[in-house]
Amino acid sequence: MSHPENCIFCKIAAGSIPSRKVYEDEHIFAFHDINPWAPVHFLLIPKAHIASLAQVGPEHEAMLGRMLTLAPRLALEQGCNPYPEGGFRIVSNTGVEGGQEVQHLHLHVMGGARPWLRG
Ligand code: DGP
Repeated sequence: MSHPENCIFCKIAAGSIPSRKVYEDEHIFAFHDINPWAPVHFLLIPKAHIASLAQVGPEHEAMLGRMLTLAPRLALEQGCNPYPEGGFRIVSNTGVEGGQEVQHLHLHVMGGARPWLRG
């Protein structure tokens, strides 16, 4: 389990590791994923270190709500097409079985194409 002092996303939010910033406020940071799965692919993170969605509690409700309400606005700003023909996908990998690689809560926001449609 990573701790804030060696957490790569804490360092990105603090600006000590460079990233392509999408958005920042007092509590939230957003930046482009280094390994995009879609034409638009950015990550939304809390600045405070929370290891994953499995660690959230009632004290995080306002921050999580803010992240979710920011996502559609930022998705449009980053080039996702408008709902309903366009849209985006939000994913939060959680834990080993959830495929989480970076142990700092993050929402993947992905769009700008239709890679998700299955024949
Ligand atoms: P996951 O923990 O599996 O949900 O994915 C973590 C994502 O974080 C992965 O898509 C790649 C991205 N990522 C990892 N390290 C960095 C980095 O140093 N900079 C940026 N911009 N993205 C990163």
